[in-house]
Amino acid sequence: VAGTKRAKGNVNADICAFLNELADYEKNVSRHIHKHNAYRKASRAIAAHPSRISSGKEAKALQGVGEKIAKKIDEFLSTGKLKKLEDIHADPTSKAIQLIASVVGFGPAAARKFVDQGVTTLEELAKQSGLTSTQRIGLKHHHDFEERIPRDEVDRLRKQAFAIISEVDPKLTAEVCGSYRRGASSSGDIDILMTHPEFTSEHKDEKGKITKPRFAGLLAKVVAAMQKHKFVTDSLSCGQTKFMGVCRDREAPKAGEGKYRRIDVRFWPADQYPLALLYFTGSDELNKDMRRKAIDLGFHLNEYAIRPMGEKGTMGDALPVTCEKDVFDYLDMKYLEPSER
Ligand code: DCP
Ligand code: MG
Ligand code: MN
Repeated sequence: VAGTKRAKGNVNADICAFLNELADYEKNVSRHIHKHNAYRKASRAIAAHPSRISSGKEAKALQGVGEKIAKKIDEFLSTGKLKKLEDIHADPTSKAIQLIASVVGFGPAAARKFVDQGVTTLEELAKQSGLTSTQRIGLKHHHDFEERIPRDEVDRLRKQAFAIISEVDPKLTAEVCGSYRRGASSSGDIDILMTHPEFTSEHKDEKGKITKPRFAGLLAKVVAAMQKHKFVTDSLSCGQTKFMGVCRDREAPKAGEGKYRRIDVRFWPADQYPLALLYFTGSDELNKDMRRKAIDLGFHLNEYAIRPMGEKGTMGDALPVTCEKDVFDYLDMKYLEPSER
């Protein structure tokens, strides 16, 4: 049934694994973003398929699996391996680029640059001059960042973060979005979305004149409190509405042994909060689907607003949205629970 949660056990996990590896290669090494997207899409379609795929032809019947990928599936199923992947694994340059690109703070372009300069290990990378502070933090915690965060640890981090947030201002409310809100058993990072009832995208004074949003300093205050409590250990970047950093479980089963985890905290205006909640809960594939659907129906959708598009591409005023379901309704879609997204 469309929209129902995909089966828990993926009987095609081996096929998805090689498609994801090819996707990573296209993103980081050959830099063909369209090919990357094609592999990701095919992998997702196959992951959602309830029964074992036994041929490329069978896979091709799924939305998002084309001729070329079907051929690779046939090769994989009949030989148990893939020539293209074997070649990639045997190539030291692509190995080094993928290694460096896996470190927080290094994109594919930076990775390529360092490899071209002869850097092939993280030890050599750490010795380079001119690294940004983000890159240094990425290197320092690389080992921990590579690990997924078990759900029970996210529960603990969530509790600790929320306690600090309400200590700063009891009117602040927050939610952990991302894979956690979708019910995942582990997460790559912690995605916190925070709002305040008096923080809105536009403020009008008594004469109806629009003034700048207030509350600009509140996120910095929250981050400072998190640092004071030694919950946040490093800052990668901090703006008025977005903090990216590192946190640690203060109540880890063994004292002082909490792992270093990536955390994002976003501070969103109350009137735009449902749209942000929807967007930052994902999945990224659902976001893409919904934005595409919006365009087809003559809307423009992002994490701030849904607006009707006029004849000449002019955008109308933001439509009223009080909850996530309103967006599904505008798009004529059945409401999906977070666990179905
Ligand atoms: N997002 C998106 N498109 C992107 C990146 C993010 O739509 N390119 C949205 C959907 C994601 C959410 O933001 O669910 C959070 O981004 P993450 O990268 O943290 O992804 P997840 O939380 O879904 O997965 P993970 O467990 O790996 O963190
Ligand atoms: Mg996440
Ligand atoms: Mn995130």
